Amino acid sequence: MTSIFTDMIGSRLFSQRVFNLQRQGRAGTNAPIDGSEAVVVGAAHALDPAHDWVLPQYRELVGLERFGPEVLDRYVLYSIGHPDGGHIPPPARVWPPQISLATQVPHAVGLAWGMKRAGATGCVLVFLGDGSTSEGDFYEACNFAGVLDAPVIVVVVNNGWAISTPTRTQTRAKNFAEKSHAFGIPGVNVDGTDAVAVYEAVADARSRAVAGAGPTLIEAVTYRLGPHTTADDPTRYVPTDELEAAKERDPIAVMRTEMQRRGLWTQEWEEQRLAEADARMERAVVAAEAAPLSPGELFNHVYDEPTPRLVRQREAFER
Ligand SMILES: Cc1ncc(C[n+]2csc(CCOP(=O)(O)OP(=O)(O)O)c2C)c(N)n1
Ligand SMILES: [Mg+2]
Repeated sequence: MTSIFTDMIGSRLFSQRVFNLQRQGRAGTNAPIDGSEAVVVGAAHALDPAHDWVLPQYRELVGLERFGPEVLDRYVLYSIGHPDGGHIPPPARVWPPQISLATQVPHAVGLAWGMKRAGATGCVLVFLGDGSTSEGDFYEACNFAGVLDAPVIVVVVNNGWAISTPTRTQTRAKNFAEKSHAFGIPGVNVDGTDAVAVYEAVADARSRAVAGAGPTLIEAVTYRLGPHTTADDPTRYVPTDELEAAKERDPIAVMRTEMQRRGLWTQEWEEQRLAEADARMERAVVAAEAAPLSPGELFNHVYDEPTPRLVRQREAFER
């Protein structure tokens, strides 16, 4: 519990620091995690970083510290616009942020199916938003996952909004978990403000996946507590009363209350953890801003082996 809480408060701090870098003109557009900490960190802690893979959307990378320091370091690099930021090196089993909605879901299912065929240990977890479930890729990939018994956990982060589109106009379905019926796979609805509940749902799904019982669709219900991105003004469309009610279920406050109840929390302990997260983030920012940049690096990381045309283009560009 303490390590989940530590990563949750760290993720919010990292996210706020990247947001501030954008305001200072030192980083590009980014999407804050506020409200999704319990989903991301709870899920990450139910996985095995030595064998499992995570495919994020674009909001989750600050919460995946458990998968290795490369994840945050590369996310900061990505946020400041360095081409190497789009590549997370081993051993971290995390894919880079994905802006093109739901395209990470077929990637996740393909990876999981490949792992199954190769007899590899572990599973794949993919995050997508409520809005992203309206993409064809989501349906195609979940259908394949069911047919192929792929060891994949599909986590729909229902934060109430897809930019300014509220969930109630996103679908006529009662909820997103029930879409699992169409794929013939288990669907689970979990309170996404409760990190322990998310942890348990993902741990169950993982047990099934690694036992060969196939995929699970998990809907984690939470509320977006910040703007969609640095480019958004939610005061123009988020009802104030709805937001205020959601703040009562701020996942960090929920977890803090539970830890207090169990005698696991003091103010001093939390302040110490925050100071460590702050220092850790400072190191990531200093390293990212000092990372040498040659324009030719724009051509890296597109293909494992660059095509002859890319090689020619890079040479011409560098000349
Ligand atoms: C294929 C595609 N269509 C549209 C967009 C523009 N767009 C970016 S974020 C977003 C909303 C996504 O909402 P959701 O999936 O709920 O994720 P959230 O931002 O709430 O985490 C949209 C429509 C995009 N990035 N990609
Ligand atoms: Mg959303």
